[in-house]
Amino acid sequence: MSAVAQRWGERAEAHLRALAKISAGGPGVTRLPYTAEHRAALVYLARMMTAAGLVPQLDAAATLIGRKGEGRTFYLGSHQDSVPNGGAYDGIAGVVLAILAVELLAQEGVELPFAVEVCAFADEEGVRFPTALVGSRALAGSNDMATLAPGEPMRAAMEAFGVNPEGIPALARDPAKAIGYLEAHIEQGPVLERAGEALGVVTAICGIERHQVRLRGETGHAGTLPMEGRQDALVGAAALVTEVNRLARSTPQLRGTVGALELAPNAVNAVPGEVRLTIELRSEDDALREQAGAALTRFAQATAKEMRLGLEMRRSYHQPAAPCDAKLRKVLAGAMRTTGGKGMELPSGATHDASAMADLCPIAMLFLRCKGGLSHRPEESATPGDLGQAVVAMAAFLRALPAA
Ligand code: HGY
Ligand code: MN
Ligand code: MN
Repeated sequence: MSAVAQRWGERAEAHLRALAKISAGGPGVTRLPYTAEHRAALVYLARMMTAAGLVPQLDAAATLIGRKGEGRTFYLGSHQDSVPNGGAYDGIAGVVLAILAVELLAQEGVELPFAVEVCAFADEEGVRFPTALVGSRALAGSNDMATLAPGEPMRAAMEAFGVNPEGIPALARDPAKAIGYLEAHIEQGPVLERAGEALGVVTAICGIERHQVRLRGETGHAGTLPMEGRQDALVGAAALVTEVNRLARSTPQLRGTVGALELAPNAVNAVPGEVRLTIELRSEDDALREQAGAALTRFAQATAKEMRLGLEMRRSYHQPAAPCDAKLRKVLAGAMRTTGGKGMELPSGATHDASAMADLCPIAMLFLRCKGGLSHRPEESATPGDLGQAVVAMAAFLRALPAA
């Protein structure tokens, strides 16, 4: 570990400790978009941006963007929002590391031959409102403005925050003037830690699809209703949950999760009459994921028919996989090797703002090892040494980029 990396890592850690205190309380960090915590975090980040020589501005999607230089632009950043009771690194570490990388280059007197913009995106998680990636989609020009129509709760929250969603379509950047986007993010998984690597180069960001399922049977008295002929909605749901797990376990590159399940009447002595559940599928391979979604839909239909249950099943969310740019991956791997890393490559099972920025320009992601691969929980952590290696690698990456 170089002394430079250690010093910048300790600075990054100090900023992340201070930002972690900007939270709505309770265990871990709760910093949801368009809240007092969001505003306080932007005040802190604006100060950091100014110290790094970036000029901070808040855009109509409530993304704080620090700009420096003229001409075509290279974008950096990540999201400022957290999940409820989340960790101190998911998202916000990518913003802090990007600002410090720009500051490091300034201290070394390096003038980049292109402009940089560091983005603190407002709402990547989509936990407060159903829509995710709002800020990054604004730069890529891919927002579904229906989700921001008058009367929509997210619109009211943005207006109360002091931004005007009507201005979002005008935020779309000209692809001809966008060189690329680099996002640093904790891995949120155990791969780098198991490999003993501090940093990794992301190959692709997985695609996602989510299905809402409702199974309807007949409730009844648990003691008097004979087992023969029961229409128990939970038995049907259990078969579907088991099939999601079986299919995902037996299909490389596929992850399948039933993350939410509710049953009614949910009483110890009543046969479940109705079950609602969600199915989420993720893969770097879109065709494979689509086939899995279709297979599970057929399985649900056959199971409902066999058990005489009603079935409603609809795909409620979908996001294609986003491959990372081969040229940027090469530059990033080279930059990592200057910090003693191997430039190890791995896919991202989580989605990120880079998924949306891929509609604007070539993308790259730098993964940072995190303890036990834990994330979306208070125990999430990364070391100052790894944070510092990321700052040095990002600065080396920017220096190695060909002139725009
Ligand atoms: O869901 C995700 O993958 C991300 O953490 N928002
Ligand atoms: Mn997250
Ligand atoms: Mn994240």
